[in-house]
Amino acid sequence: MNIAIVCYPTFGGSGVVATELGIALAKLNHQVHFITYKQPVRLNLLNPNIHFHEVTVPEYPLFHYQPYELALSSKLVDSIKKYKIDLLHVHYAIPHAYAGYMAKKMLEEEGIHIPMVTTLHGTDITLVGNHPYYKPAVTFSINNSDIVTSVSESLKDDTLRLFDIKKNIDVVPNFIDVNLLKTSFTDCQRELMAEPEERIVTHISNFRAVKRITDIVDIFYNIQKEIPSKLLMVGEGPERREAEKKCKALGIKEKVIFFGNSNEIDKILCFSDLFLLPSERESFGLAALEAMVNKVPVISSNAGGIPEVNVHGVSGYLSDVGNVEEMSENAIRILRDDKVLESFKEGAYKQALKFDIHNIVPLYIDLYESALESVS
Ligand code: GMT
Repeated sequence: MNIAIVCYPTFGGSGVVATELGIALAKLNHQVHFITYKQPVRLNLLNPNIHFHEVTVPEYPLFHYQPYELALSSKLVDSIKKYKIDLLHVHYAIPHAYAGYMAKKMLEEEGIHIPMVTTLHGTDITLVGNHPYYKPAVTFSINNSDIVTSVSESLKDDTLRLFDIKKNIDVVPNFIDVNLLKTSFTDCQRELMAEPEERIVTHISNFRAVKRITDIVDIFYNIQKEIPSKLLMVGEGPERREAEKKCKALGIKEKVIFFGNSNEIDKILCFSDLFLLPSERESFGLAALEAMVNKVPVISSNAGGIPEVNVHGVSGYLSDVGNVEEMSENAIRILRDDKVLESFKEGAYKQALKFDIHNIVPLYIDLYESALESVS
């Protein structure tokens, strides 16, 4: 197949999933064209089946807001014609499904019928898309996609509850490539980060309010009172400064390392003992899954789709959003004893195997085939 993928090229989970999916499809000999405003961060262009087409928005002084959707839909029309693309897969409804629909309609005028698969990722539904300013356009774009997928049952339920949806929604969970990890690392170089007797606690995100970053600092504050430990904070975002200030105020600044964005997530997770994800909302929690496949148990909230990924008492523990005390107690329970930690590490890894890429990519391919049939 000749597939166009539209996504956000940044460090967010939706862009990571879209990129890894594209890479997997290219390995299966499909031609994959990424169409976005920047080369996706995890995209390596060394595979001859992977192509990248940049969307640029010309600046014009009349525009108070630059019309990205317009530039994207025009680029889609041009690329679909030029590279004879069979199918369009857009990740994140806003504005990708909307721009994709416009491209589809423009192509129909020329007798070209291209199916569009839309994957809903989370905040496009639960946070941003639900805003009255966007809701009619998001509802329209979902209802006019040929196939709609969501990354968890929870996100599917949210979509059906929040929008007037006439389309069937297929749940296709996020995934990780287990084999890639097995071959990547032999030496974690843990000693660079912590003393041998210290435990390493990690959080990775875009540091937005929805991640409850200050809860992470509070949980770690409680952990380090009982157990020698370090906190690794990976990512960039609006809540980072507040978290840094809080660490200073609590006197734990020396024990917390803020990394900023990193392309070495697997290396960091390789030497981590525990992952914290106390989010207010989370459609899936890809970062938690990435931790689990690296044998890192997860202390999380029970928000959204997280319970579909993190299993209470097996791969970690779940608590109500904001229950910092319970999250701290559970973290200490896992970290205090080597044997307990080891059993949670194994539990996390086994649970992660269910989301191996080889189980999930065929689900997308089946949906692509039915989408193609629907327009033929
Ligand atoms: O985590 C974020 O806020 C980024 C966001 C995104 O769109 O990139 O993540 C969403 O999509 C990820 C990939 O499907 C999911 O794993 C995240 O749970 C989801 N985030 C939220 O629902 C808050």
